[in-house]
Amino acid sequence: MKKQVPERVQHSKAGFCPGCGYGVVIRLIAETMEAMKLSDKLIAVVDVGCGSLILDNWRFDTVQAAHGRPTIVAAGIKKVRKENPVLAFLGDGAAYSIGLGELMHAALRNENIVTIVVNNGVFGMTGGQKSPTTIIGQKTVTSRSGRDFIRDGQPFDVMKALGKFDIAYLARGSVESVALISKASRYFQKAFEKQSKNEGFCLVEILSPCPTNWNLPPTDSIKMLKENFSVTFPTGEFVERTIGGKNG
Ligand SMILES: Cc1ncc(C[n+]2csc(CCOP(=O)(O)OP(=O)(O)O)c2C)c(N)n1
Repeated sequence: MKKQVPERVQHSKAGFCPGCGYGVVIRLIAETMEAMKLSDKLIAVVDVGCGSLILDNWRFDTVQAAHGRPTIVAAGIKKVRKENPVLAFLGDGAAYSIGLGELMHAALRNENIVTIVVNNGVFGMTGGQKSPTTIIGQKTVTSRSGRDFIRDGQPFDVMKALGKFDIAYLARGSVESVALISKASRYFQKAFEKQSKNEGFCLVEILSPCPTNWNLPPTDSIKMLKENFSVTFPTGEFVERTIGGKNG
């Protein structure tokens, strides 16, 4: 059976690069909203990275925050719009580099928001510079000979960083296969269910290829995602708690 394109997704001229995973993630978000009947209520906060291209691709109420700040803008919106599901949508550079402080404190306060981070291992929008999640050995325009553990440090793993925090939900999915895409869809649904029960901070990271900045054809970048990224960043559910009582 052919799945219908969700009502809130539309095609646009200014789309993503061929083989980019963002389109899949966006569709999953729209499908989740449709399935949960939340399309009219969602307030999304996007970054200025590649994720901001969704402004041309989806029709949800959307606010754009400064680079790295979607989590904290989303937390503020949730405080005054408690009945609305609120989503912070950003890339790994935004979430784990310039916006890491905001992300950590939103998690420490168990803010009742859903954060979706698309992890492509680079600062995609600005030309593919090394990001906190660039994997060891990965070549980027600012790590020409590959990320080196001694020189550049280890890749940032949000599951390790937030895994012991008292938050509601932490999971990592990937767009590398149909099976993992289906799982990611369930992670999104779980996160929004938890938000509706005021359980607190939920973060779902999705591993995504960036063929343009990885300098690889789309099929090879899926291979790299499977063989390299998923090894450094295992997928699955890492935190699932029912804390309750957090009202926006
Ligand atoms: C305060 C500020 N610093 C830097 C930038 C430049 N900038 C815009 S997008 C971007 C990279 C975004 O990378 P990431 O968050 O990983 O998302 P991606 O584009 O890879 O999806 C940067 C550095 C900016 N616009 N504002």
